[in-house]
Amino acid sequence: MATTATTQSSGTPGQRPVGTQPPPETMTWPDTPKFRGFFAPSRIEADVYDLEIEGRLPPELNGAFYRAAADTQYPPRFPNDVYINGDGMIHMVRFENGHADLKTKYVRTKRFELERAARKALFGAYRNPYTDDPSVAGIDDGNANTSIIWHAGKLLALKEAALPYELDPVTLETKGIYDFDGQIPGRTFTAHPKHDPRTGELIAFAYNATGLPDKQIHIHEISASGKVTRSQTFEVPYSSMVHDWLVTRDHFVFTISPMVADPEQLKREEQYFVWDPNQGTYVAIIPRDEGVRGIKWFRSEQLMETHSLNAWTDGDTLVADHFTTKSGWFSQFPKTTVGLLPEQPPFLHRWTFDLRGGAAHWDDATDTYRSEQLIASPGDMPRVDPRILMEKNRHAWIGGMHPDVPKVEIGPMGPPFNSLIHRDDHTGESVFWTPGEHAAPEEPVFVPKAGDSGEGEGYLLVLVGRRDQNRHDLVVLDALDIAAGPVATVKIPFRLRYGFHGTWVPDSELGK
Ligand code: V55
Ligand code: FE
Repeated sequence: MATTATTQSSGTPGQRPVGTQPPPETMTWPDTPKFRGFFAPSRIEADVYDLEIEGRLPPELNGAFYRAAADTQYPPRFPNDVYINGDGMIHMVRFENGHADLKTKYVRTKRFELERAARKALFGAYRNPYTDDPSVAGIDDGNANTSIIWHAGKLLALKEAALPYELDPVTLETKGIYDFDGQIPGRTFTAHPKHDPRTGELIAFAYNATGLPDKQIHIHEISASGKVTRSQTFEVPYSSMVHDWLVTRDHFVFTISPMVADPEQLKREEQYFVWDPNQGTYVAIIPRDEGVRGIKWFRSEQLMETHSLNAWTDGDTLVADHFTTKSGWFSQFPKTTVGLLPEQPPFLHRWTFDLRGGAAHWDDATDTYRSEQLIASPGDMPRVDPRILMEKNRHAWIGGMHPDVPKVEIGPMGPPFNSLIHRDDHTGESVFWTPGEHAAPEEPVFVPKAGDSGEGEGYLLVLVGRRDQNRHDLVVLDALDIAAGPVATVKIPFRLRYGFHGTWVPDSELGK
């Protein structure tokens, strides 16, 4: 049996906090909604050539769709393990002249390899080193499960709690942790960096880069060829989860919400983030040219950003479109400082800031923003045409909830989507596509029809979980006419574990 902590209060890494149970030695998933039925780990590493296709794939769609998921390898050490603690699994569908081939593969993180060798979980609760088995003390716990990007000829699997892992874009073999050749200080890197379509730069941030809760946020600007051209740091009022952000041509925008992390609390209990409704919500706006010296702080009503859609600067006005919830992300971190609270779903809001306001320090911030709700029903996982990011966009695609069609059973990350939404900002209208009963679309990925096609002229690639069939489809839609239904449906013969963010890499980039 595993060790029993004897001096828990000292909080030595490798020792379990007070009150926790010894880890299971079973190969049985916890009996919780996140580990049952459609959300049970899938763990299938497969190559399936020439998937069945309904309809015809557009012949110009040549390249690879990649998507990251959290597919827990071993029963967790804590039965209430959060979904985002699962091991990174990459789903790839390679498109070639109307054919589609599937490859699924785990990222061989240090953690994955050690646990496979031990045939059990060694790392404990999400980001909490005090809950790990002593045998892995000090070893990087990155699980590369949140997003996958292509930059400077490298395929990188991302997790905000760790550095990226580089993968081979054809075989999905793991090359190792990628620290940008030592140019990035710290142990973390966001899962939501932004590509600047004008310059080809990758604009990124990192929080809790010491590996434990701290109050610094780093901003890294990385050139199209992979050189870090500037890294800067600013302070925030408290340590908290910073999952996504917004970038315009001229500004960085951070929403700082009280899903807080406390280094002392980690020694006492496993949950890394705790919602503290008694703390304020702040917005930091940083000019890209001047840098963090020009930071301006605004106040917000209490809420949390789930994902950003897009933002742009127009003179003294900054417009930020993003999904916010009036609660924290309780489906991930249920315990709050005031007991259990109900989770509120995210809605799309447009915030308009007057940049003549704001304060140099958060303590002096009194100015706020004008807020407008853009879609009546909940949603999340938005995408714009990546060629228009950081400027005013017309089109957006979103996972959403059509109010008039049957609800799909709750997902592992909060409310599931029963529809995909195309929102046109010129008309303000939202068009829905619904994949059928018991089916839930995941994040849409946009692929332009041609490099010089207009904004929105392209395809959407959307994984759809078919809960009644225990498998997935990868649906191809015409982005400007989603209501017409699929152009083609690529049928995956098994269930993938419900995942997060993906990308498209054209053959020209893959060197084909
Ligand atoms: C999220 C996901 C994460 C994470 C923190 O979608 C937040 C929210 C999949 O990993 O580590
Ligand atoms: Fe995300």
